[in-house]
Amino acid sequence: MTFTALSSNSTAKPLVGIIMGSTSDWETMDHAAKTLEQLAIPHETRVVSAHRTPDLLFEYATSAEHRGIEVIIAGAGGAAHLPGMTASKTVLPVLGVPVESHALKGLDSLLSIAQMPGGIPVGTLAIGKAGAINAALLAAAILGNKFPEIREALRKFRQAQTAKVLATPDPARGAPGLAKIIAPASKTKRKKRA
Ligand code: RP5
Repeated sequence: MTFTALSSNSTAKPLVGIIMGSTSDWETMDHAAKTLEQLAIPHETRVVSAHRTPDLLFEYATSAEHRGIEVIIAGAGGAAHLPGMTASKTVLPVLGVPVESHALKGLDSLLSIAQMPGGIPVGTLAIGKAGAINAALLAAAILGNKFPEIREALRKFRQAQTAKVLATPDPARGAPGLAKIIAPASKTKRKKRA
């Protein structure tokens, strides 16, 4: 489902830059991209590694504002320098997504991104998929201060999410096979008691 904000034309100038330390982060960061797509927010995606392509990182961070980017979402795993280093080279808001690492399940990524010394903030989200989705939603909330269409798209997203939960109040209805198995047994029990 798409909650129309700005033109869904893919040639529209990107407002959000999604960067990640490695192509291996895409499985996680794709959730941020998909969420922005649902809200029809123009965005770009790039692999920019803090330790493998540091010059590219500086170039990306220093040019983002002039290119019209308004929020940067940076995902990285392990000793995750990318969000903090990016934030140090731009005054745009940087939202960090800790990618789940193999060795420490993303706790290393989370602490590396969250524990920025005072002076250079990175808005840190949850580890993995939830963090990637929420980074996109938070980017939408930030952009909503300037773009009323994006604020309304976000509002509709929330309303649809609420409606979806309310539409299925009984989780057992999602498992009809199990319900069928249990139902005859309960009927038998009731008959025996009577
Ligand atoms: C970080 O190292 C990346 O953000 C990635 O999460 C992690 C592992 O990278 P690869 O070895 O898979 O390229 O820089």
